[in-house]
Amino acid sequence: MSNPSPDISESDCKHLADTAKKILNNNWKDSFTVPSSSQYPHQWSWDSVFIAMGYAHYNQDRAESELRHLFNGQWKNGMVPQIVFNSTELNGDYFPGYEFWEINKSDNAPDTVKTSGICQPPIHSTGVLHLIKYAPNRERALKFASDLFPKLVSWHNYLYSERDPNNEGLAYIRHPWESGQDNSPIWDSILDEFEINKEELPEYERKDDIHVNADERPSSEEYDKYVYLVDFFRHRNYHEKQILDDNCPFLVQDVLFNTLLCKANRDLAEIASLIGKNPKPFKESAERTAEAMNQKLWNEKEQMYNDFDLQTSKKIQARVLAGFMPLYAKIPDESQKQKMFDYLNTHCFCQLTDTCFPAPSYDKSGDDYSARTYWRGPVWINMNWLLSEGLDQYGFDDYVKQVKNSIIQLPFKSGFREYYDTDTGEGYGIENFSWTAALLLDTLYRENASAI
Ligand code: 2M8
Repeated sequence: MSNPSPDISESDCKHLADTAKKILNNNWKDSFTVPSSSQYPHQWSWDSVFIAMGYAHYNQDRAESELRHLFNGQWKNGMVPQIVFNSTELNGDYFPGYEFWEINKSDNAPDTVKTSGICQPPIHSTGVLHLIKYAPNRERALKFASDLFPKLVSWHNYLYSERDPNNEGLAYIRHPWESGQDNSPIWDSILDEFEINKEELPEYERKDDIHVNADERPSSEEYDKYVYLVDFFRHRNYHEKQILDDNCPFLVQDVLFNTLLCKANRDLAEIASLIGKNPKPFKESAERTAEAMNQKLWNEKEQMYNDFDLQTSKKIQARVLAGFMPLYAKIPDESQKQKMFDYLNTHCFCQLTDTCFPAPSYDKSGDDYSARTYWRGPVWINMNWLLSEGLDQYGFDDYVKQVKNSIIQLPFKSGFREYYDTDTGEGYGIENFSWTAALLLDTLYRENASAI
């Protein structure tokens, strides 16, 4: 296969891969990997899946252990939690820590494993299929998939039964953290709208700005709302019906979340076929979600998909990269895919002929675009990975090459950072970030294994 980043020599590729492996080694904590030893000292749900995708190629033990450890924290109702806390680091530099969540108020919380009380995007079945496809020992990967299968089914069932009250085929999220894109401009209209009484807010101290510049992180107003929502859930003992009945101010059918759910169902169907189970229910769920996304979340005028705010019953018009992600689950038809690409391939998101690194997380022409603020503009390697996989299925080869090139060039130029500046390639956020390392490894192994 050809080198996706011809500007980088084979020996540099090898060195880059070795560094990525060292980072994952340093972030490995006996049975799982932290996103970053300083900033994020616990196990995060979707991070761990991206990380397992990297390990799949060269350390099957770790890939399996990563997912097994995460699913040990699965709730009794099937929810896979956003965080499984690292019991040796309970007092580390992270807020909100385990105690703050008070998850033992819920009958559904796990008995012994310490977790948070929300979830993250459902990319887990996709991670397991990735392991079957790429791990050296396929038989063993299939056995692992069989063991995990009931847990994956119960996770998908949770999303359709607890998070889809009107049976639309679309799951809602109830906290920006559940989207994985914490301070995305998508949430601005909702967070601006709901008032909180500061005096009723529990006392808390942020820790996320200890290791990273405060101006790259969410604002203190945003943090107040994040904390308000956690408090709202724990006051209702994480009882989903109660949370809905009491008008939780944040209830969103999110494009990226539902794209990943749709893709996860397609992948669970494939896993089911491989291990002798019935794939039909998962295929049906995937189609239902895809159809609902096309009906409810497609915005013809904007040439992309939009989130839907269940409280105002309106689409949220934010020109974010996530609006193109349905490509990843093959949801758009031929005409939609072309319209999306015509918008993606402009100066707004880094045109093929531009000298920038694709793809910024938010339209660069937006007034509130910010080159270095977290989910409000910078390039993220996991989003690039999803985008390139999506565009690849539709044959946009040149753009795919460019996006993959970014996955390699950015760490080569600026180290394994959390996010990067689309124009300069400068790295921001935390250093030695695990999913950047893991997805670079996945890209190199799949494109140019002989070099590493
Ligand atoms: C960021 O989110 C956490 C909360 O979940 C935080 O800022 O404290 C996001 O980038 C999220 O997508 C990611 O999973 C997490 C750990 O890398 O950090």
